[in-house]
Amino acid sequence: MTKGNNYEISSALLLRVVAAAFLLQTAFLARAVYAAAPIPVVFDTDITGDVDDVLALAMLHALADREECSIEAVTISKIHRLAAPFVDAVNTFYGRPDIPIGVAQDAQKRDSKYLSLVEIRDGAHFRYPHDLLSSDAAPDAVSVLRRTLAAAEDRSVVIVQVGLAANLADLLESAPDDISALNGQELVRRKVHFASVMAGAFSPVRGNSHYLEANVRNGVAAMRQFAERWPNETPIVWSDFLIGVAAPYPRESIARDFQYRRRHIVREAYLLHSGPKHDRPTWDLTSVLYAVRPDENYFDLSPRGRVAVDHDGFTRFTPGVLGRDRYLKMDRRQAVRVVATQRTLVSQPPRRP
Ligand SMILES: [Ca+2]
Repeated sequence: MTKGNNYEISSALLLRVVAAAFLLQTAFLARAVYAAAPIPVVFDTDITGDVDDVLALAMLHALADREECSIEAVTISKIHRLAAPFVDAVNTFYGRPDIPIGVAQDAQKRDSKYLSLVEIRDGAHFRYPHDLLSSDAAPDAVSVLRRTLAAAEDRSVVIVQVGLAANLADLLESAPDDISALNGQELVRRKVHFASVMAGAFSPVRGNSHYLEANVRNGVAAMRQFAERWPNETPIVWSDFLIGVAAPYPRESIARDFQYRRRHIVREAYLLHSGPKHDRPTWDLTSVLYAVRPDENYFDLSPRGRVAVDHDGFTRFTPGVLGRDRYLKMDRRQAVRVVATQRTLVSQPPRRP
């Protein structure tokens, strides 16, 4: 009897010890997960023509709401009077009205099907409130980039470039000034963790092995300069044309997921651009997803190598073990997960209404 009791006591004790260890481990893991500092992100976008930039910016806000990233600045790489006000309106919609916004000084001008949403008034007020009323009132992108990088921790910033390379090319050319004693290349080398870039085509597109992707074709000189002058020590991960095409945004999401607000700037922009019967490729979203969650295996990475941009805008990848560049790869199973994750994030209601 006594032995039996001892045995029962010790097995009960053992159970409690195991349970306590399990709880401790869980607490430790939870702490490890939640203690990860938000990744500081700069979003460089040509938000004007296509609507994937709008979805990508919404997704960044959702990730910021989850404290996975912080949006340090948004810089715009095309010229349009309403591009900066539109970004300000999206930022305000998601409760972050004071994110620095910079605009390109010299880049392609582009019409837009959706930027005029920011000028709509319902009664006396803007439907989508914002206080930056014209891109002309925004500071130039290079000074915003330099200020953001100068203030950042070393090797911390992830730059997401999902348009022309106009701003990053100009940043790399920039000289020391009263913002920083470092030139543009030195600032990138010191402060940037890596760049996540939507551009190029690294495998044949519909049988065309010399496909000229739009973010390169519409600003070849800038993309050449970016690819040539970006520091060798700072990785670039490229999401090429085919990745976004293989993970289209589901139209059902536009129909159903945004009804938590009667007026939703993302839904309205999508409908103005693509209509209700189109699954838009998610080019820019894939670069955001990789930038903030690089270790989640949404994608595979190519071997290391070097991307060069030809004079006609063709992106040429040459493998090399010490190379700075890699590009995203995605199989069909990964694509299913990417589509679902992007949908969840883009349609996530703002935490700060
Ligand atoms: Ca874009």
